[in-house]
Amino acid sequence: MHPLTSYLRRLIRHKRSNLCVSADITNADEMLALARAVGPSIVVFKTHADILSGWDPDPVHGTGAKLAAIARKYLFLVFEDRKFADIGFTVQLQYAGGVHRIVDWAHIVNAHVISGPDVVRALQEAADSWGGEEINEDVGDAQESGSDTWKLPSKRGLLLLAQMTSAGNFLNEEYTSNCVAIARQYREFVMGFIALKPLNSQPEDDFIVMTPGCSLPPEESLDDSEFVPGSEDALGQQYVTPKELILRGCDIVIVGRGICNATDPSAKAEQYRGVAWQAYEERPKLES
Ligand code: UP6
Repeated sequence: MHPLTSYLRRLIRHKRSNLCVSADITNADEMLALARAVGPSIVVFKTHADILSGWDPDPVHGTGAKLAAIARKYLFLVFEDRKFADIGFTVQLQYAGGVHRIVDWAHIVNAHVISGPDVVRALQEAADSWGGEEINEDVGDAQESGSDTWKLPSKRGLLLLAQMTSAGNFLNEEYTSNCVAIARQYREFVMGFIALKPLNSQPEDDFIVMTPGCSLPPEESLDDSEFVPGSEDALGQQYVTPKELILRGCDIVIVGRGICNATDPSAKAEQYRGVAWQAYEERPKLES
């Protein structure tokens, strides 16, 4: 099993959380504030670094380093939702270079395999040559929260986009099974998938599944949500409930606007965590 997958599974049990908050907000300092606010309720924090204004590229004191320190303090993994999709040469530059230097601070990234399997090999090479050093790991805070016993693996991990939530997408069954085949070739780097359901079918498969397009039904919301389960937003996003996704066997539910747009994102994250965890605790009984 990928070392970050075992770490994540342990975190899930420890924090009683299957929740990933997607920071779909557009300012770097607000993104960091959100990470602190929802930190206790989540196991993964998902970013879109390229939508943020005010990104500080300083490798030691900048935005990425600060986010990595918050992740150590609250015990969660950082997932940069970069959706790499170019040729191998270019994705290596996008992953390790530019303003964001994603490999320095994101434990997990994701990729489309539309350009073929070498995108995975290229990202793996870039991750391997990164060297495994956490930048600005905040040991003081980590010890305060008891996380000194939580040895964060120094490896980076990849998720493949095997299925998508947007209406009319072209990721059909054949494409999805090709993704799984590629993931099996790169087990030491690929942790799993962005998908709508689990995709493990062989005994040695231990891929995790993280699923976006997740919304609580309005009656369970603390505030008036415009998102209705089973419905779409104005641009083709399709939502189902956290309970449904967890009962399907998904490991992590990803929630963006349902939490970011709430009056109290911290309370809303805790509400999502509770609903998803309750379903997770029911799940083994249903499976047996
Ligand atoms: N995302 C999806 N669907 C996919 C893949 N990724 O929604 O198939 C990402 C989006 C967004 C988040 O890029 O960051 O998950 C969903 O946000 P939402 O909960 O506000 O819809």
